[in-house]
Amino acid sequence: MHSALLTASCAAALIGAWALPAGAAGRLTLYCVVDEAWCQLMTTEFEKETGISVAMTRKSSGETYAQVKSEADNPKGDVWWGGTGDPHLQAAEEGLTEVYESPANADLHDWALAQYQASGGRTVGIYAGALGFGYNTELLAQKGLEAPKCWADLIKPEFKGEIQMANPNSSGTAYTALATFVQLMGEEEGFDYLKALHANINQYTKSGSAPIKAAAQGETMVGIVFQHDAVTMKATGAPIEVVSPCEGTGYEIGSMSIIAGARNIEEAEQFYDFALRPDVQEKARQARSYQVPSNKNAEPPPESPKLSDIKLIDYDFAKYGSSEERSRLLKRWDDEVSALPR
Ligand code: S7P
Repeated sequence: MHSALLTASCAAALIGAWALPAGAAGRLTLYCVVDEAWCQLMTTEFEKETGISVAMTRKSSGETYAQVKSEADNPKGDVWWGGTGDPHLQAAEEGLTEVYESPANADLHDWALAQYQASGGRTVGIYAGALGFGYNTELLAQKGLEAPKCWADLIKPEFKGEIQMANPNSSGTAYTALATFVQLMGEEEGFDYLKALHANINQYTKSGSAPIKAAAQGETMVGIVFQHDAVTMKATGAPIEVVSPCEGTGYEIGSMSIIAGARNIEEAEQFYDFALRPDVQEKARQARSYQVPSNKNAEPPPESPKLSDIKLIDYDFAKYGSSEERSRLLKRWDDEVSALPR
């Protein structure tokens, strides 16, 4: 072949390879919503086992929902893995996610399948965990305060400026808190409680686990978080005590969905099946993530707060994950709580 022709055909081949559509086999774009260490571990383990190259980004639940919605006309992500179930249900209702039935469904706990059923097969539970709070024992002792045991303790005047939680618009953890107070106390009393709590809050963070990380560093005394995130801080040696509030509490069903119009659908399904395997779910402990796994054959980490020991409310996932209710409650929180002076 003439060398000029050869050069031209090589260039064409190279351009062709470079311009492969994002749907070419061997790639996956993962929107990850658990703690960074677990996101990294899942990415590495999946790449190692399958050879599929994963582009992973970590964001909070509400932020990921907003991203998936804004990209709906030109989807860039394939799998949305982790984070509280409510925005996954909202996305399912809005047709932002795909129906997929994994063979692993047969091995899942009922609470994980409840997400699948409520969403018409568009999302599934991958773990569960209860809401609560944690406090820094050293700061508490320095201030000479009595240890808080109940939600009611957190609105006492002595905790002014000592409490941190996330913003429920960005954070699934904080939305779970908002929906928990509404279900536990009734809507009006729940909002009265949130207003009283607001007076004691020093900062609303973007990420749900940030408040307990700040408490571990001595930057705030109390963090309202999932109990397993407080256990993680305790496991690192931080002076953190984990509290399961005396009145009872809500919980999350952390979920997973395939994004509608995913460009790498085969890889997405492969990841989905992988993430439901018991051996894969058990790896969470290596990343100090202590949620209760959704596969019945996965051994929960010994550090996991036991759901059977916690006074759990009958959390209405379908109602509080519905588009109308979630949007309404968030707007009410913006208008009536976060707008108040502190
Ligand atoms: O850290 C793990 C965890 O608590 O994070 C998820 C949470 O939704 C993500 O953080 P945001 O609150 O910032 O959205 C939980 O699902 C998970 O258990």
